Amino acid sequence: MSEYSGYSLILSFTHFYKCVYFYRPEFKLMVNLILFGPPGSGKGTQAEKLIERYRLVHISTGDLLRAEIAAQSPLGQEAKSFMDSGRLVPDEVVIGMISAKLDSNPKAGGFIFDGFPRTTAQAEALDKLLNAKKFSITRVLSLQVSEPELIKRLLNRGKTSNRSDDRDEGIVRNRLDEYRRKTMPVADYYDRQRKLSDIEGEGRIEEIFNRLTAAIDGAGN
Ligand code: B4P
Repeated sequence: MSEYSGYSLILSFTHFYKCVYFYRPEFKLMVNLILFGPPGSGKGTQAEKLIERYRLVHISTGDLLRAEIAAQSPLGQEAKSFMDSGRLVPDEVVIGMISAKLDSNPKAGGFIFDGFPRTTAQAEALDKLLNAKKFSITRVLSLQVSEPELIKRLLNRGKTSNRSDDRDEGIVRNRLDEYRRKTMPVADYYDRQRKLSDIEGEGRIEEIFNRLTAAIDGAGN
């Protein structure tokens, strides 16, 4: 046997082993992604492009909460004071919203969770909800952006958007504190499941999108 065909044989065996090892027949074949990162890291910006590429249902807890506030629903009224001061909305409120959104999309080929989970309790709840439906998370894409750049982006958006949480530097800093204290541990949760990919989140939007798609497309190989 030539050196080349010996090498190919080893590669095919490794591929076969991975397929057998990772194939769980009880789990449906879906792509379920989490876009993870601090406020202003570009989760919403990149989610818009990813849903188009992969035809996934977009679930942004930030957008859902802002819609509840606009509708002046009881849930929105509860969420508003937390969001206006840069704090996270209580877990049970957000988890209930996600559960309803999963139930209302029974035919989805997969989901992009944008801005969720933001606490370890939310991550555990998401695993339970998905397990009950025989789904699982495929990959967690963690956007890495420096703090000065985050502050710059958010205050910049605050000049044109009507988002009250983007206008005041004190509130932006509260959001970053909440992220460090409550959300960063979520990355370890998924790292332990070997699902975390760190993605450089600074640069042109298209460049970052290419980094994300490379991580998603390479996830099963
Ligand atoms: P979100 O709506 O999730 O908003 P975000 O984290 O501030 O923004 P994102 O990362 O999506 O930034 P974007 O792409 O828009 O949360 C808002 C609030 O809702 C939270 O503070 C919390 O109170 C509440 N909440 C939401 N989910 C929750 C949960 N699960 N549990 C509890 N509470 C929850 O980008 C920001 C700006 O940067 C934009 O202006 C964009 O144009 C710009 N930008 C993007 N990419 C760029 C790039 N590459 N270069 C330069 N600028 C870029």
